[in-house]
Amino acid sequence: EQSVPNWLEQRAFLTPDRVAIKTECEIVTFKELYEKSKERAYQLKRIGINKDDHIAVLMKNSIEMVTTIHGLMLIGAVTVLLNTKLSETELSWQIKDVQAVKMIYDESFQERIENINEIEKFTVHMLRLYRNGTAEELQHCLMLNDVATIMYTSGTTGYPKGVMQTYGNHFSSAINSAINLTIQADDKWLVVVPLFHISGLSILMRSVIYGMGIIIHERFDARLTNKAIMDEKVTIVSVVTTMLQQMLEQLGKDNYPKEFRCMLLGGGPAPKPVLEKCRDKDIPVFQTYGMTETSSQIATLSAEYSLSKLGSAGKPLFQCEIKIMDNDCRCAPYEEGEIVVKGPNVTNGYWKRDDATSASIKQSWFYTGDIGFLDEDGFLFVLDRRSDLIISGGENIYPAEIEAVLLSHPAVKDVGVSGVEDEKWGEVPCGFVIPSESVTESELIEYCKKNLASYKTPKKIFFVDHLPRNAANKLMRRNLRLSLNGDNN
Ligand code: S0N
Ligand code: AMP
Ligand code: MG
Ligand code: MG
Ligand code: MG
Repeated sequence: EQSVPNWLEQRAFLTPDRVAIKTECEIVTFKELYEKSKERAYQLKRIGINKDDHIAVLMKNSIEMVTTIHGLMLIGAVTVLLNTKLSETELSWQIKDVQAVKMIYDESFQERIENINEIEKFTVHMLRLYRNGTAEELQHCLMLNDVATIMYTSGTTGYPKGVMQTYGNHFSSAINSAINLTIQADDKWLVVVPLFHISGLSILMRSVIYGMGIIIHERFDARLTNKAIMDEKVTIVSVVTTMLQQMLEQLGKDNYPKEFRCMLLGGGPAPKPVLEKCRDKDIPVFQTYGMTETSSQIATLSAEYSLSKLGSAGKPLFQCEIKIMDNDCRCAPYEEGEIVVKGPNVTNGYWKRDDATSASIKQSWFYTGDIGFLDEDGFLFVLDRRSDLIISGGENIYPAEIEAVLLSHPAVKDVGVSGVEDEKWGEVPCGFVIPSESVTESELIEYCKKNLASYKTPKKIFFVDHLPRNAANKLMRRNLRLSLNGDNN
């Protein structure tokens, strides 16, 4: 098995004085980042964390979050990144499923996790009470086949699955991104996406692997994002569509400086009008296709093709392959089918979910469930997403998760959930409910809010007398949406 020097340790040795991270209130060099991460690693050791332990992290973007992730890597523990928008029920489920033994969290989430007691919980403040350690306790090597991180992604059954990402996956992802986008000496990547998603974490990995400075914002704010691009010599930023739309609106007639070279746009569909607006303003949008399972980008449209192939998610990264399959046949150019991918950045599978793993990975090809086609030059066009998946503002939502919650309400006899187009978020979930007793829309929405992440809460509930089901009694979710056309009550 291949082992390499710990990335942060090597980076601190190679370019100690380069700026690694800038936040609203702090600047740290790679050497300082290494020192802080070592200190964190000793604290994590002192509270009893060992190599291979699964450790849940519930934190906002910050240097503390970064040192916690690097600290866990320095002791060989597996970092389980939790989405900070999840409800207590959802967090508790993931913590149990992943068999995490401890959790590191931000004080601000105290109330949310109050009743999660099956795990030992520590704030950064509590960790600081623990001190001292020696370098012998650290893992100075990384095994490329070891699992580095686990991120949960919603599943069709209603239960999320933990995607295992190895050090090798992260390393290949960073290298392949660099071969495509190139690395420039003055590159500075702005992080406004969450570090608990691969969109954000992958920037952290690129930073230590390339020796590239990054700027981290605690949360996305269109004005502050534009300001950072204008004033802080940012060259690259990763965004989802709703962020780009808000940035364009805030930008007005202004434009970005010419040093700004890449607006990496991913995580969901990129509507043509937004792309056209960026083209007209000469904003360098690189559309990308990727997912948690591919440890970020697997295809990206290079700037040189941004005009001639507008709307495409580009060609595969250097070590990656993409094919389109219809049943067991490979599709010809322009024929629609399932997008199937392969590459060293692709996950080996889902945590403890062998059935789901073998359903999606066949002969080292990963079946994404997304629909698309390749044109005659091999450019990928993504048409539609996995079966019933709703993508709202870059967050994935499976209708089954919401249906299960609504069905548990005593006044709900039957329910179907479907995505409905939305100007701000792309799509939002709406519920179609057959009530068994009198209940109001707002009562049901309140009930969902308590049990689900707020972005999963249906924006509307429609009361109906029947749900479209096929002969096998399977809910036809797409037909729910159709029933809305023309009649919005
Ligand atoms: C867009 C964001 C920032 C919005 O969140 P924000 O501003 O924090 O909202 P809040 O203030 O908390 O809430 C305000 C109200 O808005 C509702 N709300 C919040 N988010 C959503 C949402 N997504 N959909 C619908 N509603 C939402 C709240 O509920 C609240 O309402 P009320 O008051 O009624 O409760 C935030 O959503 C965000 O950060 N989105 C992006 C997340 C992301 O990064 N997704 C990508 C995941 N996929 C991947 O990582 C793979 C692709 C990838 O790697 C990639 C992606 C992009 C670019 C590059 C790459 C790459 O390959 O490198
Ligand atoms: P996630 O599982 O959160 O990483 O989200 C990945 C999913 O986002 C993919 O499986 C696609 O359904 C969708 N997606 C990512 N990139 C694109 C794109 N360029 N166009 C359309 N959908 C995309
Ligand atoms: Mg997912
Ligand atoms: Mg998503
Ligand atoms: Mg997601």
